[in-house]
Amino acid sequence: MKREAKWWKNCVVYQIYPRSFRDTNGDGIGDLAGIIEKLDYVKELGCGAIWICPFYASSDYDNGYDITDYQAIHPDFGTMEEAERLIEEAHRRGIRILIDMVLNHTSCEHPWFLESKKGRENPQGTPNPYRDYYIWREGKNGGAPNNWEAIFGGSAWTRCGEEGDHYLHIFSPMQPDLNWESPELREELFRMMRWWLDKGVDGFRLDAVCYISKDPEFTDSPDGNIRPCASFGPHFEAFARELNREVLSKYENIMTVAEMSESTPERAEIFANEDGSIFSMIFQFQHMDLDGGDSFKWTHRKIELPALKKLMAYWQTNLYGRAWNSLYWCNHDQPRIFSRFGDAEGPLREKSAKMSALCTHMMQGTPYVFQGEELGMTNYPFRDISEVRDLESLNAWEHFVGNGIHTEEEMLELISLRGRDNARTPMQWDDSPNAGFSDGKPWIPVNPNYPQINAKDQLTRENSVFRFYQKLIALRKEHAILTTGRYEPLDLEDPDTFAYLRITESEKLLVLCNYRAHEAGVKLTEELWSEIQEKTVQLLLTNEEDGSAPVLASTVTLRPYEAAVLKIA
Ligand code: TEU
Ligand code: CA
Repeated sequence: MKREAKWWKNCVVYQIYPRSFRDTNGDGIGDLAGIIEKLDYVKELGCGAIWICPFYASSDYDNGYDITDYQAIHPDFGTMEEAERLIEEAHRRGIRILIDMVLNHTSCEHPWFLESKKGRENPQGTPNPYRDYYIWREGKNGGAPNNWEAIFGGSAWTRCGEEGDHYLHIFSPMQPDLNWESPELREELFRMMRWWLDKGVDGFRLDAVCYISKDPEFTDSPDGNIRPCASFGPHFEAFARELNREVLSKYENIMTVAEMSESTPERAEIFANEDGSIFSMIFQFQHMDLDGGDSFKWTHRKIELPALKKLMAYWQTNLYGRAWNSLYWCNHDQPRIFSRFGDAEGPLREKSAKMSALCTHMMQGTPYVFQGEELGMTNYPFRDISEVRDLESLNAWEHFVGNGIHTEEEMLELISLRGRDNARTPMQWDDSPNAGFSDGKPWIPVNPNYPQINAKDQLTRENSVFRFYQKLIALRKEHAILTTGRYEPLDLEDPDTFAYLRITESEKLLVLCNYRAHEAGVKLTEELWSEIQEKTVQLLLTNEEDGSAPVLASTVTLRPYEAAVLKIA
């Protein structure tokens, strides 16, 4: 399958969390054969690529993000032959494959780490060649080398033995950080990535890659927060350029999306530059953090629409012509978007899901659809900690409940709002037991709303959320302006609506969204209103059941959760 230059620019990517997608052998865990089985479904939706979360051999403390062998398939997921067949079957359908590369850390059970932790020297007194693959430091004053806190809780350092050095782990102690300062380590990783590209994969999602270069002094963090100290270190740009030179540039038109919390448009301009010298695009997190409170993850506040609109406009305008955006609200680390914004429990559930999809998909960048998002899947109502699987949530439970900061009820509520398992409950295929995900007992509970929300039902209905996503994805292919048009925000201060223009020399698209269950107005500029009166306006898509367009006026009144895109030419 030939890869066109920058093929991702008018492509929508479908993200698969393999454990929860489709189980074909009844062990309760999704597998590669399940992905193959559902490729036609992805094709029908219209997505041109899939990103598959890690399926490598793993110790599974963090569901595959703790790799023990980058060049083997976890037996729960299948075999290497099945991985090869998956690549082939996807390509046969015109679907590209992006695999998830965890380059910042391995599992503590990876053979490299097992060797590394043996000490600085071999028993013969020669240097241990694997010592340098990880980051070891002496403790200070009987404690850790510095005050950095791991993202999944506790100190970011763990001591090996009573006398030993401490190793660094940005995430959990089971995920020791690799030492990118070692040229041997870098070459091992690059060789492994080329091996996968030789198998025919079309690119990578680079997990937590902004952390591969750290502050070389390991200075204390002002508040213990590790993210600013351990990300975008002084050698990051050099490492990223080397990765491009040694791996990506050796193959034609490979796509890479680099996951980078702590990103800014200035950083995007370096790392996702249009010249292709580093990565194709990045995942930034700023919009994801708008509803986190002061302690980021485990607090919750409402997203204020003006703040969101300004933030999106900031990214859309600053990257225009310079770097490429990714567009997403959902992934395996995030609660479900329609529970965050929409009418998840109310009568306008489907309409609100379509609204927020339209709002995102009409922007510039590559949209990502996370499995189940196209059905309007919602958060899981956790009632008991025994239903929770994610180590991040379990650690937080231990910390907040264990230390009496939150009651059990409060913490379950927070996990239901913010926890990563919300995204990881099984894909809802139909209304049969276990939502058609598995004939066995699923590794994580199925959302009880599957009889109402499932793919089988939505495929039979013309006005379903699935059908709406299908139309959004098709629009991107039909209208070049969605790829090339400049972004201009409208009515930024309005607290209820989200509106913007996409603009080229010859046409404009007007995107109008109401984020509320009541009517709300979008104030157009005088210039735009007179242009509308002079030109032809065509409705491209609406989420109104009767297909009617909003009534245009200098202030457009939108119906509850209404969303529409209009072409002005
Ligand atoms: O996530 C990286 C990351 O920055 C996380 O801290 C993210 O912000 C967090 O999951 C939100 O709760 C990646 C993967 O996407 C995640 O699934 C892994 O657990 C993590 O790396 C470690 O590999
Ligand atoms: Ca299985």
